[in-house]
Amino acid sequence: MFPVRASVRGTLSRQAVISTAATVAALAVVIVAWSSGLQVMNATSGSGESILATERIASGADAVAAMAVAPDGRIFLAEQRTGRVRVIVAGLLVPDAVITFVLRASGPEDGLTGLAAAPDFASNNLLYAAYTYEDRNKSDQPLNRIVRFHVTPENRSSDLEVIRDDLPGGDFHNCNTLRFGPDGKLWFCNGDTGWTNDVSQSVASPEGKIHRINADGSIPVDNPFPHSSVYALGFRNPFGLGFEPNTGRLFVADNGPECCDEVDLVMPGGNYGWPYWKGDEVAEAGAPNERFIGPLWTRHVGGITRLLFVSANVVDALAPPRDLVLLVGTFGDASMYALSFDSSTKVRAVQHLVVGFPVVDLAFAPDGAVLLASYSGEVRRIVPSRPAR
Ligand SMILES: [Ca+2]
Repeated sequence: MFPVRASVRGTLSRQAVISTAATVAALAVVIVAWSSGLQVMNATSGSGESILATERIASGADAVAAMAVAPDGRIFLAEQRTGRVRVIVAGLLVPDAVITFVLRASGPEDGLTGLAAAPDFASNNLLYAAYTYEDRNKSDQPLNRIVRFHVTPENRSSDLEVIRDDLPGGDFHNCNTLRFGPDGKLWFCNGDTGWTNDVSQSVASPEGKIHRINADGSIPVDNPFPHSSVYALGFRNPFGLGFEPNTGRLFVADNGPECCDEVDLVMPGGNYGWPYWKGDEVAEAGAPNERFIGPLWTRHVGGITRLLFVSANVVDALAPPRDLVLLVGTFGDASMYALSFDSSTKVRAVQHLVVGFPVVDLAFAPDGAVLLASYSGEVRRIVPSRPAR
């Protein structure tokens, strides 16, 4: 994840890996220190005015990478380093894990990184997870796997099933996100695994892609590339997936190197430029601009984690030209932004809603409240009423 500023292109040096890993470890300590004393947190606008407050639901999980919410209000958390799926029930973190995966978590960004609840969880109790593992009989390279399992009423797991396997992995930029779309398909991101080269540009490689599969892992017949789960290409470390209500349009966050984290509008078969083009750069190395789709928004925020479209009145912070805003969680600057778009997806307003909270996931509670999870294991909800001024 946890978004590390790795080299732009070429092979990462061993020293670079070691130094960035140390940076992440140091950052994690700071984050824990920051968040441990917070109970209610007021966000600030650019002027420092308080515009949004959140309140703690629960804390205590270890290095949380992803969150999934059941219709009955249970909040499942993926612990990146331990491989445990934890659950919060009625505001309490259950001590025992729902399931524990045997995984590889020796790099800064590998481990248990994806978690999603089936759209029909209320009837089938299915959770989906993605994690990194090693199997030297298969490959010298780490691998990523997507599984699903039933959650029992006692919050245990049963009937574990692997639905997608042997996705390339590494210390960085793994299979980061699982999300069900309004089309009922399971969407996931696979990063370029950190050893940057042209794999993101090859449809034949799963790396640096957004993928779309059926809930059982099979490939939909209406994907843009025949017999392929690849839906869009040219990404470095694609992370958050945000589906716009009503239109069903898909937005993705791609994490750039030092300069350029992006929000992109995802088109079927679209190519988003990595490693030749990042942020608003013009095309390099003779590659024509027309091949690539540029971002809707780009800024260096130390890694965008998740995206979530919400009604503007949920955050009650903007006077938007439209009635929806896109929440953008970030890791490095520990924030949440709200973007509002005009009808052509041009960004019309950006507001810095939450500071001091390294958002790793965003979701709706059953009552419509917006939940934020942090890497330090804390889950908060946006306080729905506007603070008194
Ligand atoms: Ca791009």
